Amino acid sequence: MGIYTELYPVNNHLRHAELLDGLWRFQFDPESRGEADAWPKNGLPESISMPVPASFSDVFTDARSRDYAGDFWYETAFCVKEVSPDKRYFIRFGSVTHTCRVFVNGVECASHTGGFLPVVADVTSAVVPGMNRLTVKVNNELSETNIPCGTTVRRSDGTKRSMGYFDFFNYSGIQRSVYYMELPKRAIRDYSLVYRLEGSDAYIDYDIEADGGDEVSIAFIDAEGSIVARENGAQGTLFIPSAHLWKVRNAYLYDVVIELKQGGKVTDRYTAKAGIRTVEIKGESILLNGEKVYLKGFGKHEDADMIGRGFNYAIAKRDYECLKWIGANCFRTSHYPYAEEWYRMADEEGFLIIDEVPAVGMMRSIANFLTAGRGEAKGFFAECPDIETLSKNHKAAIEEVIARDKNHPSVIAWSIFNEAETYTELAEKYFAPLFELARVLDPQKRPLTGALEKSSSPAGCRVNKMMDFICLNRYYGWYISGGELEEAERMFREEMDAWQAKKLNKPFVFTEFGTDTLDTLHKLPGVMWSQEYQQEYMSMHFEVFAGYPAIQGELAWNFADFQTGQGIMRVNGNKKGVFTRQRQPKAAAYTIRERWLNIK
Ligand code: CKU
Repeated sequence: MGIYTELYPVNNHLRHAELLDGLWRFQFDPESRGEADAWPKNGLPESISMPVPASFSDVFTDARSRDYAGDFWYETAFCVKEVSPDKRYFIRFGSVTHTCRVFVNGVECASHTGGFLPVVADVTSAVVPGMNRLTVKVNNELSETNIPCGTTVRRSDGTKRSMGYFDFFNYSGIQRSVYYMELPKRAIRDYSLVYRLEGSDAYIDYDIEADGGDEVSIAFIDAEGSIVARENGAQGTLFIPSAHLWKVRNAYLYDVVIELKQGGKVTDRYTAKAGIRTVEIKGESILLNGEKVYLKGFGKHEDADMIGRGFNYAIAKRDYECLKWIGANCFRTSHYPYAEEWYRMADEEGFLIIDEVPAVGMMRSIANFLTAGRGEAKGFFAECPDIETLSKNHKAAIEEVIARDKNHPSVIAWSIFNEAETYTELAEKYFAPLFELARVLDPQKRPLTGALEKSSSPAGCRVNKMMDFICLNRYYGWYISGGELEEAERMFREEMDAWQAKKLNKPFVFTEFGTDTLDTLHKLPGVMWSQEYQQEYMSMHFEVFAGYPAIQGELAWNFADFQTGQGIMRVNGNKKGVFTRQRQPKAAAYTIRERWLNIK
């Protein structure tokens, strides 16, 4: 089955999972001396307290701390009641952004590159009974060999500054929950489920990976608590007659119970939710359970006041309530995989997710939005200092996101990149093996895609042939012909005609279109940045979408205003939210709601 990131933590009489969230110790290390000075062993010498999970940036009141780039450290303690030879001990981070090394009692137990997927440290050989010191060395510098791409420069005083080739603040730190886990020595490591529907019956091909042995079983339990299917063995097929299907915005979840036995005794149990559904692309349609679905929603960010990219249940819940209110059924995890809790909530609410890896910024540009929005991108791959390392990190992200999210019914597609160079031979060579990898790894063989910016034109793009459906990010009426909606519409239709003429026989989904809009600005007739203009822009797009049958989805940019780096085009962040950063509707929210509630 490939790699695993250790299954999402659960608690039962055989598994122990304890949240370590709270106030940790924290220290910047601009001279990178922490290791030489044995901080993992002796403790952080001059630490301050820091909330986990949260980005560190926005809790500070000085700019240097907020914008810090380089090494920094976190530290906490956890309790191991007894160290048993029958158990294994883990620390599982939802993510650590962007690279880290994990130490327990001074012993290095794990290292990880990539800031948006789990970091699992097997700490078995390092723990002692009683209190244990957990130390994490983090680095948030950006480069062209890791994703998301960017660069790190030095200011004249020698301090470092990270500059992303992307349009969101480089939030970092321990931004997701951390668990201490005790698992049986021989444990259930991973499982996958693949659905086939025949009439109203469901066949579920399952594959369980467990330490030592075939003595495993799997059961599906319905919402009433009855076992509806059960099988023994590591691989097999479950059959559920008249199955309840997981449908868009009408989710039915079964409980799955996987057990591992040794000598007739249950030694491990893993429980999860499962939704029975199929996804496929047929011609120009996206089919869920064989039925056409039109995607309505947004590109989002994990972003909020104070906590930055830190996961918070109340914010996620509010976002889902806003999504429901406006009539959405889908979002893209632009531009990185989100915290696992987002997917668990989507499974429950029946939302569809296009799950994107953090491959953004494959374009040398600090104001990448302008470059990409206008189609002025120059090459990236030709100048990339180390394409092999970049590709290795990109592949790891694909591998890890599929390992982590493969069983979520909400995940209907993988997005392999956002707005990369796609129009050169080098780009084609770079992406082909990545798409290949994703195809091999996903047991459910979900559709693959990537978000194309303006330079990826109908004539020039060499990567769309690898995609099962085509995602377009377009800004006619903003970066192109801003303030001139009629002219913008004409150019927009011209491009769509050119795509249509290619007869690709694939669905198109708009993954970005939008205008920066100040919630304080009204103007009649509308001008750029006013609420009226955002409404007019949306209405124009809806008319164009209606004219092209291949368009099977509209994900506006963005769900909410979000923080970016500073610049003359950003007023304390990107204001393309249909909701404000505090999740209150702008005028366009009502225009969109009117439409989406009426699209079935
Ligand atoms: C968005 C085609 C432009 C790229 N797109 C990327 C996204 O991350 C930006 O926030 C543009 C924008 O400019 O608002």
